[in-house]
Amino acid sequence: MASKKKGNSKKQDQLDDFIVDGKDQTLTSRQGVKVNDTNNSLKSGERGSTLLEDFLLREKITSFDHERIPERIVHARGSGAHGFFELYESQDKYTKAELFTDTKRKTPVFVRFSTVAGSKGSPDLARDVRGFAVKFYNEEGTWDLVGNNMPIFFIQDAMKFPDLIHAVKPEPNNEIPQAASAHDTFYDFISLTTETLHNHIWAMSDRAIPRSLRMMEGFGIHTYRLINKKGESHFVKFHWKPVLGVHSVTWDEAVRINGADPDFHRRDLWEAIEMGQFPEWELGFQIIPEEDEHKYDFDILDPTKLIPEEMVPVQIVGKMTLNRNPENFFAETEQVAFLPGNIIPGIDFSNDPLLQGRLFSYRDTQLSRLGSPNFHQIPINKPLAQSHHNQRDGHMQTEISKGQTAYFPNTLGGGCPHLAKISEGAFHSYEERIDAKKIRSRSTSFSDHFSQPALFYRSLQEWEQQHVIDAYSFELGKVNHDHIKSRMLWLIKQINNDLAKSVADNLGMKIPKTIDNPINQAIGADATVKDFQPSKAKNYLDESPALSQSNTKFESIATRQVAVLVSDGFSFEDFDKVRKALENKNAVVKLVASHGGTVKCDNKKDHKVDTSIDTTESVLFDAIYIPGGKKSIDAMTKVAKFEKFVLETFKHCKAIAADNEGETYLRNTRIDDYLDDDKAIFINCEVQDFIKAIANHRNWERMPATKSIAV
Ligand code: HDD
Repeated sequence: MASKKKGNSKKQDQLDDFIVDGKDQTLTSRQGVKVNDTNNSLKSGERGSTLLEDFLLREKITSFDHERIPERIVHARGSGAHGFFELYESQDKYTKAELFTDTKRKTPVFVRFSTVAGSKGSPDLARDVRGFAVKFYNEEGTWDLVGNNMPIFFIQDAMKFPDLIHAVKPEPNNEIPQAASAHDTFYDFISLTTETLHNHIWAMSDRAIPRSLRMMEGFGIHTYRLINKKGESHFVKFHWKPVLGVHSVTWDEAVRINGADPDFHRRDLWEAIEMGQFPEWELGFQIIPEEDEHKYDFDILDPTKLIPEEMVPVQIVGKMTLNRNPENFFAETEQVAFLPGNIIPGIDFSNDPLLQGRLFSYRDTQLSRLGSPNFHQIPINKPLAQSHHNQRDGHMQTEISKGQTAYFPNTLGGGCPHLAKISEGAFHSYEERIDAKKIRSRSTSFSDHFSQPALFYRSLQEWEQQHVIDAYSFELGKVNHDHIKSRMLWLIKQINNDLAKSVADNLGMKIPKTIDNPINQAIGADATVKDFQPSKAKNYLDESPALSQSNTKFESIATRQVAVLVSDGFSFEDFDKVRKALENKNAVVKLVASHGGTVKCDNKKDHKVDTSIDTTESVLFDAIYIPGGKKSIDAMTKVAKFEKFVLETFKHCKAIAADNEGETYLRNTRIDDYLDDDKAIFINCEVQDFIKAIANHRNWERMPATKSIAV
């Protein structure tokens, strides 16, 4: 057992009780019998057959055979971390949930980020939505906020979830492609299901290829309810705002990162926490008073719609900090079970039909994934709150329930566990008035599928729009059936004419004047198609600046990776000045040399090489710096990979700095023509300017020039 550390949260203490540390311990069997040979099986003679009697062999192999559990049907690829949530100011006017009323609390959390479509071993930089699931371990019970990094979802009703996922997953005949939406079945479905178009355009934007899990927003998506002590309800949407801002890589980088380091996001999260640069997000509420439920041009129960922040501002209420990596990936990140149905007093569901269906699905899936209704007892899922109930037995029951009774009401157990009053903190569903017909149908208030994708596209900067054009062109370019592409072009035209024209040009196709099939086959055979026409699109806002990544934060270079390109003889003075300035701002400076081991500076001192140029790629860095030193530059000129590094960094619009002979190196490359006018290239300049350019993430103005640089 690990010893409890000072400053531990209660949850951490609870987890520590389960940690088994083999350090300084003797190897034993699972029953605790000491073992003196785990290399050889028990045989009948040195060259004889293995004996069935070998309990050590059987135990070892049996355990191994059963090491894998089914991966999640969606969100299989994920990375997790522990942390805590702190409240800035009591929100008791909205909710009685203690984590939102007690500013002295430090609520322990476990967060799991994920991609959706890929398998457990798929690369991190797939073009995909990212899962953003947070488990809050409260004294009053566990609350799970299971969201994504985009504020809307693809479909309006949980009934369609299996169709959506079957369409995006690898095609069933050949299991191709892995972790990619660019294939026929996905676009067949999307083109027939117009409610998907809003989330889809987000997936075509830079939001789908984040620079880091630490640099993406999170959203609860659904409208929930907050309930205060008086029993009053407000609708709420939850937002996570990353302190480092929202930043992405380019598609060209994403493709290369997947080869160079498929664990790019997982490693980035892990390393940031290990170096004490704890990822942080602020939590915000968008509050909608009950009386405003029907005020908007969209339905607040429709999960394919966001509420523009310009219409309902996000009120920041607290901050989440991730400060501890898991001890064991399987025990924690793999076995963690999130349930949107895990709710606490003070928070309640709305009638969003997608949310309602989710309430069933997640508990169900944990049964096949974790194998037992006792999955709550797994340490990472165990509530901080005491739980006493009459549920019993089942696979892997670890609790030893005492007493004669497992039913309610009872006298033999003293009436226990007894009921709690609402005033004693019992959960009580909001008493919403319902007077309705039983009906299998879609509300016509959910029928506008085009206004918000159009608003999203209008709100982007030119460079962001170009990325969206490129993404649609790439994805549809991978689709084999022309009728699907054609239909998609018509639908994209309903979102934005220029966008559709650019994509059509790239595909070498024409946008069709009409499409034959009903506009939305997803709404049921008897639905009236006229309700779902794009002509009903509304323009309730010209633009929503909050949707553009150009309006995010550009303040910090903390954890940004800077490659210093060198060979033997590099200028120590140049290097030291830049390194100190960057490290002072918590950037990570790495010596990338022509060889591994150590590299000599012009003072003849040896410096440890972080990575040789042969074992790394430019896409793993945010910026490059080339110090002077004639000998170093001459040697670099002979290694072609250095030039590839520089050209790619230029192509990806990142900051480049060089001093003294470093300039000669840049002048001898194909970016020579651009050196003098580029806002993010610095030759013999102030380090502070270089730092500012790294904080600005990218110089997108460079994009047109990058077209002519092929690497
Ligand atoms: Fe889901 C996992 C997010 C709709 C069914 N979902 C899962 C995870 C996230 C989301 C982040 C991974 C949790 C983890 O890290 O373990 N899902 C969403 C969001 C949705 C959504 C934001 C819409 C707003 N999901 C949704 C629907 C259904 C599901 C409509 C089914 C009706 N989701 C599942 C699931 C998963 C899951 C099959 C797979 C593994 C798991 O639950 O634990 O039950």
